[in-house]
Amino acid sequence: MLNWWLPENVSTYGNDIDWLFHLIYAITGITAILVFVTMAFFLVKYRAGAGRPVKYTHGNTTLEIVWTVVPALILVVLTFLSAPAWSRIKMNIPASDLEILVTAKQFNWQVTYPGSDKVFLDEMHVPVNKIVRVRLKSQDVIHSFFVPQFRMKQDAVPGREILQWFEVVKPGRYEWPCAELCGFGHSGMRGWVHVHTADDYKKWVAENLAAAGAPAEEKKDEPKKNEKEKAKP
Ligand SMILES: [Cu+2]
Repeated sequence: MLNWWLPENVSTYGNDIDWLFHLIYAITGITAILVFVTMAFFLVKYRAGAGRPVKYTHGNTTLEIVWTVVPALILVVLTFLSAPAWSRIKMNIPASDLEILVTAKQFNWQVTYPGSDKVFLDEMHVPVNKIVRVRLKSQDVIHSFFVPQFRMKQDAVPGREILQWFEVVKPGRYEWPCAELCGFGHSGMRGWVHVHTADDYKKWVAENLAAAGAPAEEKKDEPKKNEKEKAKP
């Protein structure tokens, strides 16, 4: 479970994020090593001692310009490199006939499907290889929808409804923690996203949503067998 590196990517847009992460990690990692090695070297080379005169200095203007301009240029380049990912993931939400409403609250994820009033607590079920849209709301404070394997993270902000999406390529059960400190129960606020094969998802819809009215695409071929659900208040 505690993998030392990134969790497995199972999302169609995960690679767009991962290569940027690795690039930034390399730049900051190499910079950190250079800084610490230089610092250690200088600590030894210029250490205080008998016979070493004190030197007063006001710095070096050329050096200061260089170490201001170089990081600024790196940031500008990173901005251009990350623009396509931002555009694909955040700005252009692809069409889908599966749109799920997620309302965060202290301290649960409440999930509802179109055409059904049933509220699922801390569990979401979606089909594999299909674009899923999530309409994200919060009922109290700021929470954050985070599924590490999907490379998706988005704050849920009170008073706003934020549209997000993902498409998962591997069935499984993925941890779904809240990634924004939201109160005393924050650490216990987590759900699971169940990604099913097409057939399994149909079965799940038939057993859990069909009685109350299923999403449009599932309606015609699902038998209305779940009479127990109807009887519930
Ligand atoms: Cu939360």
